[in-house]
Amino acid sequence: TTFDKQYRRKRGPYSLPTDLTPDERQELDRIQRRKQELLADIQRLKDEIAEVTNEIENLGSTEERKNMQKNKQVAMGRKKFNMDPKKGIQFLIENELLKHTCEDIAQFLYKGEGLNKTAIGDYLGERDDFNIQVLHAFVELHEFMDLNLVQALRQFLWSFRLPGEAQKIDRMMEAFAQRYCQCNPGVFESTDTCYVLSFAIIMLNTSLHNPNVKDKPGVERFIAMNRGINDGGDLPEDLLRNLYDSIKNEPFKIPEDDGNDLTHTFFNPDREGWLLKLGGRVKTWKRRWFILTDNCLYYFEYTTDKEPRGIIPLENLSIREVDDSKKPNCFELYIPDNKDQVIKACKTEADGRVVEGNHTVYRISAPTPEEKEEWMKCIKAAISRDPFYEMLAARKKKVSSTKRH
Ligand code: 4IP
Repeated sequence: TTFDKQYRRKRGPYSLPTDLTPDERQELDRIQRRKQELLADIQRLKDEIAEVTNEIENLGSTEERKNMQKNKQVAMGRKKFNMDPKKGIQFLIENELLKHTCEDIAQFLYKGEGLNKTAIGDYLGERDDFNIQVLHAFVELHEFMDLNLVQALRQFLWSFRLPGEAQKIDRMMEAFAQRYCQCNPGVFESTDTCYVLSFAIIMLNTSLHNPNVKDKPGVERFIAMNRGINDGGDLPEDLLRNLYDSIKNEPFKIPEDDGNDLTHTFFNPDREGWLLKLGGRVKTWKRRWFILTDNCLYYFEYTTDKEPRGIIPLENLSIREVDDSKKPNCFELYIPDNKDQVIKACKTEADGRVVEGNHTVYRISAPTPEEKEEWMKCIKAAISRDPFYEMLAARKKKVSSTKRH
C-alpha cells in the first residue's frame, strides 16, 4: 500500500508494528535506546579488550626481547670470561649484568655456570686487592662446617682449578685454611696447621693415585710425616688415619686436566724411560734406562738393574736443545758459563769400580720429539728450585717451631 511504502522509506526495511498503543511505543523506544546503549558499551569494551590485548602482546615481546638480549650478553660475558677473566667481569659489570661488588662476583664464580674452572682459578688467584677480596667472599660461600679436611678439600678443589703459580696457590690455600678453621673451630691449633696438612693431603693424593709415583706411602708414613705440625704438637692419630683412608679410597676429583694443575706443578713428575747417551771421552752412543728423581738423573743398563751405571746430580746444571748429525731429538746437560769443567757425576766401570765421570756435557737423544720435550720439561723443573717446596717448607717451619711457651 502507499502507506506501507511511505513507512518503509521512513523507517527502513525492518518495520515496526503499527498497531502499538502510545505506551507500548514509548516502551519500545526505551528498549531500542537501551539496546543502542548496550551495543555502544559492548563496542567500547571490545575496543578496550583489543587495546589491552595489544598492549599485553607488545609488553610480552619487549620483555622477551629484553630477556633474550640479556641472556645473549650473559653468554657473551661468560665466553669473554673464559678467554680473559678480567675482561669478562668488566663486560658483565658494564652491561649491568653483575654488580661491582666482591660478593656478587664471588656468587657468579661460585655458581660457575658456563665458566671454565681454570679461568675461575686464574681470576681468584690474581694479586689485585679487589681479586683478593673476591677470593675471600668466594671462600665464604663454601660451607665446611662438620666436614673433615678431606671432604672440605674435595669441595674446594672442585669449585675451580688451582693455578700453577706458587704465590696464587699460597693465597688460595691460606684462604681455604682460614675458612675451614672458622667453620670448625678447635680442630687445629692454627690456620698454618690446617694449611700444611691440606698440602700433605694433596701430596698424599698424588702419591697414592699417580701411576708415575711408584713408592706408595702407607698410613704410618703419613702419620710420621705429619708429626709436630700442630703448633709443635701432634694431631690425633685417628684424625690422620681417617683422612688417609678417605684419600686412599677415593682420589680427589680435580677439574679437567690441562696439564697445569697443582699435582703437576707441585710435584716434579718422576720420569723414566729409554734414552741414548753419548760417552764422555769415547763417543759411543749407549741405550740406557733413565730415571729422574730427587734432582738426579740415574741411568741403568737394564730396567731391572738394582744399581745404576751412572748418577748425574742436576744441581748447578743447565739443559739445552742441540742438533746432532748422527742422532735425532738431542739435548744436553751442561755447566752454564763453563766450557771445560767436568760435570760432577759418577759411573760404574766394567770391573765394578765407581769412578767420577768424564763429561763436560751429557748429550742425550730421545726416541721422539715429544719425549725430548717431556724429558727437557721434567729435567728443567727438577733443576730449578721448586718454589712450592720452599713455600711449604716455610710454613712447616713456622708450625713446628711455634711451641706454646
Ligand atoms: C763408553 O763407551 C760408554 O759410552 C760409557 O757409557 C761411557 O761412560 C764411557 O765414557 C764410554 O767410553 P764404550 O762402552 O764403547 O767403551 P755407559 O757407562 O753408559 O756404558 P759414561 O760416563 O757416559 O757412563 P768415558 O768418559 O768413560 O769414555
